[in-house]
Amino acid sequence: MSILLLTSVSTEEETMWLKQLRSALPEEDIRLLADLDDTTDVDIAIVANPPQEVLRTLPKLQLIQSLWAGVDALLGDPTLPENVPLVRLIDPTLSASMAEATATHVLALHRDLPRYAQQQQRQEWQQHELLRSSDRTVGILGLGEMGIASAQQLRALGFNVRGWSRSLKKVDGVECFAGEGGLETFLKGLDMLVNLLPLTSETKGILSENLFSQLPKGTGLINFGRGGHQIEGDVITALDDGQLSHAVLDVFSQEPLSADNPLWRHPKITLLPHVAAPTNPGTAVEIVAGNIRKYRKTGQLPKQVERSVGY
Ligand code: NDP
Ligand code: OXD
Repeated sequence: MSILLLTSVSTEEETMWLKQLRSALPEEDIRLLADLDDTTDVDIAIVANPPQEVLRTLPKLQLIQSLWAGVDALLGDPTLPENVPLVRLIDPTLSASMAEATATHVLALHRDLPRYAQQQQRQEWQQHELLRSSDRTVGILGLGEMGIASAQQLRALGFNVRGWSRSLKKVDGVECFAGEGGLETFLKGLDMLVNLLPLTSETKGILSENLFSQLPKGTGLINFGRGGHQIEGDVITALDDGQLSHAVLDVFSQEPLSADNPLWRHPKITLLPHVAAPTNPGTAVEIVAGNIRKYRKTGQLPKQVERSVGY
């Protein structure tokens, strides 16, 4: 049987993945679509934002392994075969990278860096009160792989940390909340809100005027989840009226962000091109190769995406 590598990344990047996967799994026949003689040979697809329509043409497909952590785009594909197990990337290196990004931008907001950058533009020498990290409370939406690693990093830096998830979690030193019923209390008293949720029908548009109005005035927002979580107009309004003090946005409904999008130029937005935690090819390939080797040997699959809930 063969493995199909199916992506919509650049040819250069795809070639890199192919080379690394072949080197990690020398016993496997790994091919690109263009080199596939017979679609009935394929039982595993390794995918990164794959083009629609192809996966359903593979009659013997037994496993779809994503090279990305978030599977919202994949699940949004109406042509995705229904009963084939889907496994997403769970990589401690990726979680550590996200924790680093979260810490970087929480510290930047904590230390008033956007405000000092604006003062520099005006050549204005003015010091503001310096609070301790233990005077600040950071809330994390989503306490999964990314959320827990980020929460632990923030705890290590001395911040008070809260987390919100669908089911109630227990994380050392982190005040945990769950479900719609726990959201209001979770939001109350936050200084910064970090979004690390997956994009699902339940979480779409969660970063809205309704949610912002439940935060203390002047909360800082960091969105590292997905663009579909934020209602862009509501973010701008909340920044303009001071409900949000600053927003760090790494993800957008349309990526790359169009040149005329007002988010680019908003003085209270730090805009990043989806770089909070890029997949690390070296570690990702090791994990994917490990999953496939185990599957070949034992028939066992790692934790699968629960399609009915969307993550
Ligand atoms: P996980 O599946 O491990 O964690 C998801 C968390 O969100 C869980 O705690 C889950 O709750 C919670 N959750 C899901 N739905 C709801 C809901 N309706 N209400 C409350 N909580 C909810 O995902 P990861 O941590 O691995 O990744 C999260 C997301 O981060 C990805 O889906 C992706 O979109 C984004 N990402 C962004 C990157 C970037 O560079 N910007 C890089 C990598 C990922 P429960 O624990 O109860 O299941
Ligand atoms: C991912 C991402 O989901 O890079 O892995 O956003």
